[in-house]
Amino acid sequence: MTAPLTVSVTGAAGNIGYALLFRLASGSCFGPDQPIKLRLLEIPPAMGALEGVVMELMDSAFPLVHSIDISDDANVAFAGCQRAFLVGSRPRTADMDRADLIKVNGPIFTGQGRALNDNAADDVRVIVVGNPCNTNALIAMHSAPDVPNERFTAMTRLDQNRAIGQICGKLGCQAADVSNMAIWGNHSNTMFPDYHHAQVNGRPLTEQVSEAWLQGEFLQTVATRGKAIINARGASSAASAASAAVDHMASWEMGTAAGEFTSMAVPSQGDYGVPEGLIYSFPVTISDGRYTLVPGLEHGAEAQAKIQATADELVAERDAVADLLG
Ligand code: NAX
Repeated sequence: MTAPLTVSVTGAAGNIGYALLFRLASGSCFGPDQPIKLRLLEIPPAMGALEGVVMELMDSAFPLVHSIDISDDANVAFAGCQRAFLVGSRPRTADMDRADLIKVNGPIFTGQGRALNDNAADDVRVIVVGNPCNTNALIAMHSAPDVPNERFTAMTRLDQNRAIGQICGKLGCQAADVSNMAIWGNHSNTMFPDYHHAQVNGRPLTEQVSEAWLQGEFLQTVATRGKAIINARGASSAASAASAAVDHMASWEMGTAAGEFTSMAVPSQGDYGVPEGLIYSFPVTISDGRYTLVPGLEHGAEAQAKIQATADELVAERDAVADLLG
């Protein structure tokens, strides 16, 4: 019997949590032979709702769920944590701009970073979903000096998946036909979906669709998809965000296919001119639980400017939370 993996999820009673937990429990993320211990974190007003989610998890009788513990104390929720999904944070409301969001959510991630530092297992891996996810991951990383920096990542996989979805719609192909559709930078509308290196059935995407579509409708749709979903559904993306979080962690666990890369926001080492230390989305390959930046990708002047602009935004976000970075 494989030893259970301890998986912590914050914001577990929220919309994304509700979609994510059932995917984790069913084995979609860590595989059909990997039991899990779920440790769920919420704030006190949401503990009642979380109890309801736990009842539903029990009622699903998932064979892989070894145990479920809930708490409103991060030190308890991260005890022995090997995989952490940091989803909980305050969503942006109509009266808030990005700077307000950073100020409200930043302190959550100092506390959770410290709690991970003090309580998580040595092999912990962290994905931050709660927005602004890159900068929240940066704050958590700075608050956890004993956890190796490379264990802190943020999610741009939803942006990658949205880009792949648009390509499938345009070409009538399947998601599995599309590879190397990397997202660069911040999970915000400055991110750069790098269609220049994407392939469909092993051939460059740029040979199969017009540059006008890629530069226009494609980039515009990917950048504004979150808003379009709110307008259509009256609620923000939840199931697709949970699915992307599963994809991100599953790739980290299982690795990328030969010759293929995926997008993860990870601590920059200065590659591609991105300032060192930012949590920036790069194309990565993954093997044996370790990711490596894809080296040597070439970019024209326009792509280079986009890669720089999204880095500049992350520098401004980092400056805005300088007091939380110790
Ligand atoms: P919800 O408001 O439905 O759920 C958030 C949950 O977090 C709530 O249950 C709340 O009680 C809990 N929470 C708040 N503060 C907490 C804390 N300090 N500790 C533990 N739990 C806490 O939002 P939901 O739709 O689930 O979205 C969650 C986050 O994901 C938001 O920040 C949202 O902006 C972000 N997203 C990130 C995406 C990405 O691609 N990186 C895409 C989807 C989503 O927008």
